[in-house]
Amino acid sequence: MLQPSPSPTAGLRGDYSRMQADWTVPQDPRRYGAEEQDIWRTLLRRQSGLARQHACPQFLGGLAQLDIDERIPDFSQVSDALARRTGWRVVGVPGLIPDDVFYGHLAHRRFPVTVWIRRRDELDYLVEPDLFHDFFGHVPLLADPVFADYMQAYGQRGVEAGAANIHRLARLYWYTVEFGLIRSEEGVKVFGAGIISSAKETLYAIGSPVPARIAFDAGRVMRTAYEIDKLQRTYFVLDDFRQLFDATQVDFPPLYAALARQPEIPTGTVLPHERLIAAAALPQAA
Ligand code: HBI
Ligand code: FE
Repeated sequence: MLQPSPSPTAGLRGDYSRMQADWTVPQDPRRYGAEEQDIWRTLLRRQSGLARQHACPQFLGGLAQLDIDERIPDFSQVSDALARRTGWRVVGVPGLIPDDVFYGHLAHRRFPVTVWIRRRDELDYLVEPDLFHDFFGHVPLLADPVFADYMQAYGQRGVEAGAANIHRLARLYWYTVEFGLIRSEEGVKVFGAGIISSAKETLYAIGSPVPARIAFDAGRVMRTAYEIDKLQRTYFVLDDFRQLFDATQVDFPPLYAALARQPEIPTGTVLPHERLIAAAALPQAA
């Protein structure tokens, strides 16, 4: 079997050698070869179709406003469009970066996006975030003013939190920015990037009877463990993004102290008083 030709940017993957002090690297959109462009196009067509059905209106609005098309986006061009709306810019990174650096970027309205894209044999799943997950999953919502304010406030709380409490904020990020659901006039919709960038997780999060869907409560989320390499067993459902922003406006040190006195909650648990939110009745797959 022919080995896929190593793409011109394959060397970028995990290449931290050219990064700046803030862990950013330049993104040169001309360096992507035909293979990467085809992988982007394939993922975009598949996920845009599912997003039209299952993503929240704010995500779809951002996707349309940012004019994302079938070529791998130019981060500086998209940043100019995004900055005019909510002050956010996209910066290139070689992959995962340290928590404190990541929070520092968010606190200054810079969203780190990985500059390399997955290989064809990783189309359905890869462990670490790539350009498609970061860009398609996370960037469109940054065009929504309330979500944009939340992400900056979240970054500021991250910069302020000490090592002892950062796992609380990581859970808040995980169960909202990565795997969050939200009410809409057409029922429960997806907004989390980890769902929206995955075909399998989109259909599961919206329609499967397996996972628990629970009304969002920040304290409950910050007590709930998560697993990173499986389909989620618990999703939290927002009423709206204002609810999420308000969760960043509380006094965190006493909240952290109160949470430390309460038991942790394993993923998949439903507490006695919690009401489950019904899955959407998906049209049965043809
Ligand atoms: N780095 N590039 C990148 N992208 C992320 O999403 C990311 C990160 N570093 C840390 C991190 N996410 C998580 O710890 C968040 O909870 C902050
Ligand atoms: Fe992500």
